[in-house]
Amino acid sequence: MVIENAISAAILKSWSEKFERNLSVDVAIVGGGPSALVAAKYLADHHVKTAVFERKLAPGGGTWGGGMLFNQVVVQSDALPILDEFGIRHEAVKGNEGYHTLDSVEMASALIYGAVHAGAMIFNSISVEDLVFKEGKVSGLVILWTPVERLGMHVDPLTVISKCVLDGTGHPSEIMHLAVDKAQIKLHTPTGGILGEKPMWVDSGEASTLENTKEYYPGLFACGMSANNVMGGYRMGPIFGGMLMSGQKVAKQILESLKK
Ligand code: 48F
Repeated sequence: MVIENAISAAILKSWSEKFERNLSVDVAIVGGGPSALVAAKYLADHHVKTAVFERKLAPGGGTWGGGMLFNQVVVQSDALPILDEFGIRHEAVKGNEGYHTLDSVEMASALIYGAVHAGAMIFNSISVEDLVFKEGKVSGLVILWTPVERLGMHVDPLTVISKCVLDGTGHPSEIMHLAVDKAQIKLHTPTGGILGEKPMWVDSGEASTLENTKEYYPGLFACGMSANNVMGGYRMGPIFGGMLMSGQKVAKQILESLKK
């Protein structure tokens, strides 16, 4: 085979095999932001078959840009063990004990590398546009290439079947909206719906992100800013400890749920 054809054939064949292996997974994660990437690593570390579907070309969500494009972020001491596990370096903030700065590009790349090397599969440039919802159960995802979605092309999607779905879509809680609006699910919230994110209050937002990380319907979990939006928590800006700990917490909850 001429090399030009061999390269194309190798890519098509290896990608198809990879995709086919992930048509049925234990956990399908929507969005590749920091909370989702931490969850993906911990689930894969526990031999849970995990696939992440990220709309953008580069996973990492809101980590890359730091605060207002100054590519540094802040993490509180509670989350340092997670940074250390991913090999992300950090420096104590002088005069403000308990807070640490780190390079947001190092963080994004290390989170991606850590999740993939633990065994999670990341599919980029794929948007989740719907849930598979069979006999009242959340059963997987409906996926489409992002460029197709963006161009508004009339193309039917494909599906991935899963035991659990994790909404890691950040501020918009896209999957929770689909669950409420299309599947007409009542979430485990005071109204059964999505309460909506409140303005900035850093310490409250950090605490509530962790509290709000949970299963909102059998088999449907939310982490990070998505969880906070569902339960009406406050936003917190470029401090990321809550996101990292939320990913770890939801992974533990999913592990428990898969045992049942
Ligand atoms: O928003 P995002 O970074 O998620 P997160 O883990 O972290 C939030 C922080 O970045 C920041 C913050 C913390 O201080 O306030 O905002 O909650 O990443 C969410 C990812 O999900 C992707 C989106 O492109 C982003 O990379 N995403 C959103 N909707 C979809 C999606 C979808 N329908 N299909 C696939 N990916």
